[in-house]
Amino acid sequence: MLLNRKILTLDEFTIQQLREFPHATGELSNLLRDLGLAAKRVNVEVNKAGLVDILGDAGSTNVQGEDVKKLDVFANDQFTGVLRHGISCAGIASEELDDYVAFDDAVSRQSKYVCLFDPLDGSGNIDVNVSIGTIFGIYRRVTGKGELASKADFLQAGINQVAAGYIVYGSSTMLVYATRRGVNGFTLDPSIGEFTLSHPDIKCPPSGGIYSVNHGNFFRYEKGVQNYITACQKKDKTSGGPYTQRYIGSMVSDVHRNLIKGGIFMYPGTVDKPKGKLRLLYECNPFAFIVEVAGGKATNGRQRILDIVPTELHQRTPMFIGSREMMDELEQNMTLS
Ligand code: AHM
Ligand code: MG
Repeated sequence: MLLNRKILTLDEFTIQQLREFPHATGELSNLLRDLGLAAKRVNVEVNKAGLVDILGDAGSTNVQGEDVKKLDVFANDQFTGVLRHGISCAGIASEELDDYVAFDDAVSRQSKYVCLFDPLDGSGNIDVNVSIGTIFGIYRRVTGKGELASKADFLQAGINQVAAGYIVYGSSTMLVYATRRGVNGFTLDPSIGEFTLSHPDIKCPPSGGIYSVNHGNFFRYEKGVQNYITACQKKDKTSGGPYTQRYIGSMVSDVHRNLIKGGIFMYPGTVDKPKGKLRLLYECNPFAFIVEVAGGKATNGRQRILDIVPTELHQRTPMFIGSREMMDELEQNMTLS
């Protein structure tokens, strides 16, 4: 059998990269490996989603008499489980849980990192076979080794992230993660069950032709956002004609596409919900980190997302993210209005 010697798995790549960090202990590569493992388990269940009763409430039973869990609860359990049993994570916070969880065992108390995640984002798309994803951000904790993780470990500004990433369960399953050194994408090869490097050193094109926003809310957006959307539609031939509107309703897929092709994603505040829908800590911050490392920008319309100092685990923020030049034009529209 011929072996493709060029294949680099997620684990091989991460160990190679992080070995070059001075003082690296290997804890971060272990953490990323743990997340990759949970992603593979979630992927198996996502692929079966049409076959099982994913809408069953936690606590109900299937025909085999086994517990049926909603897919987002299953995903939350998988990510929490691998991190709890791994050696690198002192605690987690998740969209699925009201409060953070500090892992109270001897190994976890010695761990350097905390992880915040949205285990299954795009929940409205689960039961209709449209791409969904997982989002995660990793921080060095501020509490000391040996101590139990505390809320202060989780309420850090996004700029403090050591690494961040996402998994798209799409036409193929991809894991993309960023450290300050760069953004790299790995596609799951189902034949060997490994994430393999497929998109090395991802850069966000400085401009693009795609804008992604929920148009149904147009009249509820502030004037500057409306003006920018209208400008996207009125682009003339010199700028390549009107931009294309693409909106899946799964931020992971929408931002992933725009990161690769060039574009802008917006989830603005509305008249009724001035802070929008998306959550700062485990939806916006990881993407802001990834897109900035790739050369793009992310703001709440007025302030860089990564500079916002959070006060609550589940706080929301308006979100604008994407190619640098498109973000600049959006900002001009917002300051002029
Ligand atoms: P969720 O965490 O409940 O899945 O909501 C987040 C998702 C994002 O992935 C997506 O961008 C957004 O909700 C879509 O919301 P809307 O349907 O209001 O446009
Ligand atoms: Mg979500």
